[in-house]
Amino acid sequence: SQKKPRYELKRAEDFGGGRNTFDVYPVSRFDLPFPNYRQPSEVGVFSLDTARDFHNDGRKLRYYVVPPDPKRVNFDLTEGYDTLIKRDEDEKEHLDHILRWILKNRRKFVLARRSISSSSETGEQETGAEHAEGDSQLHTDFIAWRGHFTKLLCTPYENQDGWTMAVSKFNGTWYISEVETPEQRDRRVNMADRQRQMTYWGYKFEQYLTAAEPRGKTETSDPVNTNEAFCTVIRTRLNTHSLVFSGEVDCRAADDHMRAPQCYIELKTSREMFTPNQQRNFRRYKLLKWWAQSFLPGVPRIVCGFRDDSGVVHFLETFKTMEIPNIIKADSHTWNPSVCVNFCDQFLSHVKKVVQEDNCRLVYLFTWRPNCPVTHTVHRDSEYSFLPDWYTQAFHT
Ligand code: 0WD
Ligand code: CA
Repeated sequence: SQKKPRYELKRAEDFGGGRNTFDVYPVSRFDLPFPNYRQPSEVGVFSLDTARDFHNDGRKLRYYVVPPDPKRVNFDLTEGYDTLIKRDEDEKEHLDHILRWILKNRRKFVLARRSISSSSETGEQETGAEHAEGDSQLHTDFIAWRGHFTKLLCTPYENQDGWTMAVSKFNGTWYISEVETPEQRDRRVNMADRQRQMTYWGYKFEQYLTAAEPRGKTETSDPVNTNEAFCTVIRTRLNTHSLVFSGEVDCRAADDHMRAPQCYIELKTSREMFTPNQQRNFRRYKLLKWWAQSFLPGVPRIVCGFRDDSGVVHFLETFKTMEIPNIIKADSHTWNPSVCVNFCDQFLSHVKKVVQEDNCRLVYLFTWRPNCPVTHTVHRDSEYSFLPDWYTQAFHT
C-alpha cells in the first residue's frame, strides 16, 4: 500500500482561482489612499498570572505612575536581573489564551453581529445562551494576536526578519497563528548574554513606571516575572475584513475618566541618540514598529525611556501614535503608513482566496522572507494544527 505523505504541496491551479504567491515588491503597489480602518473598540480583557494561568478579568492591569520630572529620571534597568523569572518560551501557546477568552465570551460575538444587522433595540436579555440556539458563528473574519498584524503591517519595509504564519479556516473564521521559524529559534536559543540582559531592560522599565493600583507605589525591588500579562481584546474592521485580536497592554493612565483603549499607554526603551544618523534610523526603523503596534488597537500614547549603554534611563519622552506619521514625513525614502495598511488589507484578501476549505485540521503555512513574495504550503493533520480540540468541540452543536 502507498504511504500517505505528511503534507501535500498544492499547485496554483488547485486553488480555484487563488494565486499561489503574493507579491510584496515593489511596495509602491500599496501606495494607495489610506484604507478604511474602523475605530478599534475594546470588547474585553484577560490576564495571565505569575504561573501563566488565564483569568477572564483585568486583574493584571497596571497603572501609570508619573515620575516627578520626566526629563530627569534615573532608572537602572539592570537591577534585579539575577532574580528574573522568565516565561518558558519553548512552551508554544499558539492562540490558546485568546481562544479561552472567546469561549467565555461568545455572547459578545453574537451581539456584535446584532449591532450591525439591526439598529433597533431587541430588548432581549443577554443570557449567554445564544450560541446554543444554533448560531455558532463568530461573525469575524480574522482572529490573531495583535503582534501578528503588527508584523504584517511592517512587512513592506522589513529587510531582516521574515515570518511564517499558520492559517486555518474554522466555522467561517480565519485563525492566524505565527510559527517560530528555525532561524528564529536559533536566534532565541543562542542569544548572547548581553542580548538576554537587554531584553530584561524592557520589562524592568515597566516596573519603574507602573503600580498595581491607581496612584499606587512602584515595586522596583520585586522580581520581574515575564509570565504576567494584561491583554486587551479589540474588535475592528480593515476594509472588508472584520478583525478580533488581543494585545498585551503595559498600563493605563490613572485618570479613571478615560475609556479603553484611549487610556492605555505603551512603554518602550531606546538608546539615547547623539547624531542625526541615529535619529534618522530611530524614525525609520523603531517608529515604524511602534506606530504599527499601537495604531492597530488604538493605543494613543507611547512613553519611551531613553537609556545609555549600561541600561540606565535618563529621560522620558511621550510619542503620540497618531503624530508619528507626521514626524517621519520630513524624511526621504522612509515608510508610508498607507503602504503598511494596504499591504495588510490585500494580504488578508489573498488569505481568504487561498484558504477556502473550512477545516480546523487543515493548516496553510504562509512564509515570507525579505525580498521575496509570500508563498504557502498546505498541511493536513500535521504538527502545525493549532486549534485545540477543547476549542473546536465547543462549536459542535
Ligand atoms: O505564538 C506566538 N508566536 C507569539 C505569541 C508571538 C508573540 C507573542 N505571543 C503572545 C505571547 O503569549 C504574549 O503574551 O502574545 C502576547 C503578546 O501579544 P501581542 O501584544 O500581540 O505581542 P506584541 O505586540 O508583539 O508584544 C507586546 C508585548 C511586548 O512588549 P514590547 O514593548 O516589547 O513590544 O508583549 C510582550 C512584550 O512585553 N511579548 C511577549 N511576552 C511573552 N512572550 C512575547 C512573548 N513571546 N512577545 C511579546
Ligand atoms: Ca512595551
